[in-house]
Amino acid sequence: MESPQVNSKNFVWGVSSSAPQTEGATERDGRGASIWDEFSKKRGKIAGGHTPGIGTGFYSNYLVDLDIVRMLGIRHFRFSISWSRVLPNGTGLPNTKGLDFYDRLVDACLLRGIEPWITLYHWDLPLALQKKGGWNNRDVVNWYLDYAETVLTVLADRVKNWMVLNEPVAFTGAGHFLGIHAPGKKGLDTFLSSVHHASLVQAAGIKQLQSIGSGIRAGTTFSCSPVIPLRESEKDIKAANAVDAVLNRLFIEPMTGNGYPTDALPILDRIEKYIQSGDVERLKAIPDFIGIQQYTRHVVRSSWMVPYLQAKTVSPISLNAETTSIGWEIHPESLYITLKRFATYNGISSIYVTENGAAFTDKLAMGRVRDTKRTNYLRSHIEAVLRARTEGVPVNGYFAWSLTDNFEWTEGYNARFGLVYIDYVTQRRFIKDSAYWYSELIHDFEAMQSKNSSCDYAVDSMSDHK
Ligand code: GCO
Repeated sequence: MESPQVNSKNFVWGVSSSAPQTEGATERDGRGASIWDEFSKKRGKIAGGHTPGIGTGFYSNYLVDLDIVRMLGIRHFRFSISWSRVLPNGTGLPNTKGLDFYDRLVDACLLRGIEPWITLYHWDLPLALQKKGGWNNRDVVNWYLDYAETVLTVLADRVKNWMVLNEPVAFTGAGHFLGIHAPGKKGLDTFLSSVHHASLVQAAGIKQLQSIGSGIRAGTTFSCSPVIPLRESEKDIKAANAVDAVLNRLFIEPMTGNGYPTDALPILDRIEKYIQSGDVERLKAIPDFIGIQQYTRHVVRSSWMVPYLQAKTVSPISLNAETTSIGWEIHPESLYITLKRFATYNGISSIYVTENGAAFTDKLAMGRVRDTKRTNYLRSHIEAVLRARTEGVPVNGYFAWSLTDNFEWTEGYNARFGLVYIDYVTQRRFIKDSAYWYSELIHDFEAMQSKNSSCDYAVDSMSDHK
């Protein structure tokens, strides 16, 4: 029996990046400080003492990078806006030089036939707002809406695809519970209040975008990772369900009208103290699309020593699993599982994989990076995406993370996720073998689209990709 065919129509191929990880120029042209500028200066927080200040020089080299995107035949580029470059104090008077940069960036994309996709918040809250409580202050909803309106006023005429938040569970969890990301806050109540306020922003931001009309598509993104129990024991299953509630359900379920996942994690009931009358409705929104951002999966076992979750992740290396250079298990089937699952949430009509990729120890030799492991990672995960699509999941695009190597948060510049290698001494760019492979795949897929034909989801069936 012939395997189901991928309908190639309207499927988009892109590449993603973010302002705090690439722009650098943190003190140029009126930009205000962000919480990551401050956090990265604290000893021991970031590998090598690296800071976003260096970046990849995107602020100065954006035309070079866009020329690479065009040369590779990638027609969709996801990037984020630095809130503190646009509003140095977080609110109040815009910084015209900051707005001018994004105005030029969008025009440069369009001039090259590249569709810009913008994330409005990719973790880099203005430091001035953190000093007023940041995500723990419910005023953040209005601060965000005013900021978004400032950006939309300038760019909404040319940019149609918008994402409100980048991975809210990451910046609330790592930044407000574990304290390992900016702003370095810890504790359950700090976490829960940031979760609720981010959930309010998520929905309000989608509604704000949808109120503009004129072809604007309102989306937001979710970090996802399937969570499985180490053993089929009641305790391990309970532990896996608790971790799954945080990692996969915590933000999409209030948005889709299911409320917070207290069934799997009763301690979440404590979020009630931050809920005001009418919030349940305020949390609901029906996005035009969602972004799924997935890299790996987690195997967990019960652990009474871990507060609240009573769960502990099991090292993939101890499971003899194949991993990336930063120890993340390589498990493409998990992306297929996530896509099938998220497609079942009510109100989800269109999904894009807005981030997927891997860090490997890339070696530059004679101007070339032979990153075969990354090509194999991309191939297997793209096949998982196309397999889900053949089975009716409305997944309509794939964005590789990331365009260039960049500031990988606590890993600093040591973890290289890019399709393009950055020599951080010279800031020269070197296109990796995986980028050429991705470029050829896009070319062949678009050739099918032009003939309105379809193909098996096994990527190599599209042509002689090796
Ligand atoms: C995230 C962020 C990206 C990361 C990437 C690799 O998903 O954590 O969106 O900024 O750099 O995912 O960890």
